[in-house]
Amino acid sequence: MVDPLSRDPSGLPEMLDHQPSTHFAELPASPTEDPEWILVEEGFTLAREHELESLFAIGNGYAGSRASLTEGSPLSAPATFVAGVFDSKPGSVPELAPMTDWTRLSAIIEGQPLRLDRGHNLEHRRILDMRQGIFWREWRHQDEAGRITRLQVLRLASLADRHLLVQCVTITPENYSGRMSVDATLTGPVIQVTGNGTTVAMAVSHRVMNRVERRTPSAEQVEGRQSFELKLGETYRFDRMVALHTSRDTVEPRETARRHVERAIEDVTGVIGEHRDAWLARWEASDLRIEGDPAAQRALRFAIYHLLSAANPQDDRVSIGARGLSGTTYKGHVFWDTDIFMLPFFILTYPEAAHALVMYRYHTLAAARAKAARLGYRGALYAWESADRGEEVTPPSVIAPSNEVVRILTGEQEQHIGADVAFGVWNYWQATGDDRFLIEAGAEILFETARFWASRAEREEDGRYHIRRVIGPDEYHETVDDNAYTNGMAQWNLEVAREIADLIVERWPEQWQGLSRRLGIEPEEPRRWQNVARDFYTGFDEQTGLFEQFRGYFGLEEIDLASFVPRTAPMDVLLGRERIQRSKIIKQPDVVMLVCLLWERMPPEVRKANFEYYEPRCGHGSSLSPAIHALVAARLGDTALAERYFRQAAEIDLADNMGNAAGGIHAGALGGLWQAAALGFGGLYLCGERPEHRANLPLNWRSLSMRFQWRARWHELTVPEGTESRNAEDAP
Ligand code: IFM
Repeated sequence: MVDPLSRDPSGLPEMLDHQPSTHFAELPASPTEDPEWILVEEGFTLAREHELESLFAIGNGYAGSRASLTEGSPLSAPATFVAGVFDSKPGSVPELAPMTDWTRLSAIIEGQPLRLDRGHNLEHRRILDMRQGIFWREWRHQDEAGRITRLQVLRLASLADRHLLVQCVTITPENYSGRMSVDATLTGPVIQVTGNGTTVAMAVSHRVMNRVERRTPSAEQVEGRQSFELKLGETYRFDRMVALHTSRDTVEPRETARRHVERAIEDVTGVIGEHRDAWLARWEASDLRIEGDPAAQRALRFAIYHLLSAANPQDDRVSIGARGLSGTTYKGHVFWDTDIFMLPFFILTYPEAAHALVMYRYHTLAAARAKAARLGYRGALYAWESADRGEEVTPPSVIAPSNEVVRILTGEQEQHIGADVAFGVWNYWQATGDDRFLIEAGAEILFETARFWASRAEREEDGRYHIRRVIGPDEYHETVDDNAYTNGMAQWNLEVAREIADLIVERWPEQWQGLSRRLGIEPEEPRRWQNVARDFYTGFDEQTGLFEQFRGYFGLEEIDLASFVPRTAPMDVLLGRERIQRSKIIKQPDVVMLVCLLWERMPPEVRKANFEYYEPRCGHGSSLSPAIHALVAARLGDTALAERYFRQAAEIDLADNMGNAAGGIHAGALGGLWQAAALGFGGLYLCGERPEHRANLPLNWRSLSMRFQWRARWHELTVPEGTESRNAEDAP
């Protein structure tokens, strides 16, 4: 890890102003050329393969595939995942099940495999085309015998038909004629049954064409290998289409997949065209445009691309894991990252996807109730790490780099997740005005989470309600009492539950009858929630305007973070677990997170005092940290500091500045980056009855513009005003 504030501010990979040279004329589409819409990786560095596989991953919320090389390399780790399909092995927590690698294709020219680590690479380039949702690759290779072969790849996960995956590969012998065999055998079964009983069927169809014949040329097939006589300068194209269906979506996955792919392979160009149109339409709604800072523009599009790639409005039984469908870190588990960091983007630009995400929380409410009951409380406590069913799937321990077994306490103690889920639900309802969701699902979540807090908090001798033995967002300090974030959010949860109960009683009395009867809510219970909220201990000091992060925090050891610059490892590694627990160094915003979420409830001087106190003590050991600092600093008007944090957040994946992008993109951090731009620099506020904005643009940003949906109408935000023809008015 590199110290955020010691970095050269130009740490983002350079924008390539050259354009992809080849025109991919033999493929049914061509890459976007505008550098603000593409990510280009030139050359080949074996050690970066895993990181690039994450960054260039494709996905459509149903399935996701890492951007591995078709022919493989010593460090390739191809993986395709299907949302909600987990494997559970005895004795371990469920993890996303890797599917058979459908992308594999290797060419053997006159007996010599075409490989990046052999011969001479004349050109090698990978392009993530964020606008069209396509991964491109072009490669010119010269083997030891001087034969030059050009290979081009197009790969996508269809956004128009989420069950389809497509790969087209062209091979052109530039200076020779000869014999080529293509090995495209799948490296696994096409029917898989996962440990938790889900059947996944992958139906695969191929088509081979050359330019002259435009149909399958004559080929010999031996043990899965096809052999061709290549003619000088002639291009051969290999199309592969995969239809994926599971027993989660159909009773006949195998048959459904077979029929689906047979139909689709007939019109590869049409499938690609529809996919492209679907992405263009999505960008119409979800793009955030910046003038004056092309690197920031591209970083934001990278964030939006991966958020969109992870979402599926058609399936509300799945959510988005911390690394989306792009890698194995955190095993596909869902954290507060979704409700707090990603959800605002979806609520405002893709409410259908947001609806599916909040409904996932509704469908997993039974498991949350069971977790609360198991711990001896009423109501519902969501899993800190959640998979397909919503049960707690946090691993009980990990092996630390020192080889010691470390117990993981977050599954029991990071209870703020309950209020985070409630916050996401309430935000969704506030912004969309989706009353039906509120009555049929959202209110139940708000009431059950409030009930949990009312039974979890204990009134102590000072007459205040306290919550002991928790972990706040700052995971460096475990088993603490009265964590300000947890208490503050619990208090919010209780108050809002009461308000929503009153609202339903007044506006929909019949529904209230049914709901309160079903949940056993006694008439006085909502008032009790309010009373507990009123008497909550918050750790707020009137004198200083500071919240104490938890009881005893102010008495901990001061450690000057600046003295560790330049930093090469996270602070808990540098100081060790015990010392960091005794210190004031925090992993990620905790009180600042509270300020960020409950902004409208905090007086301006309280926001500022807490940010100024806690910001220098934050070690940014979580990818979620820098974007929130950017957002809050921007709102406080410190745009220079905000910009530095924004850049640090943008570099988490794009420059792999935490060294762990190999395990997948950081979906929460990407959602945070979008929030830093839209809610921080753009200054969009959505708490009142009407959207408002108070922009704080960085100096070099000439303008920021975006569309967003508020209460079922599209609006357009443009700052500074007057930089676009339509301005802050309702868009049609
Ligand atoms: O949810 C986060 C947490 O806040 C910090 N550790 C990683 C988790 C997943 O991103």
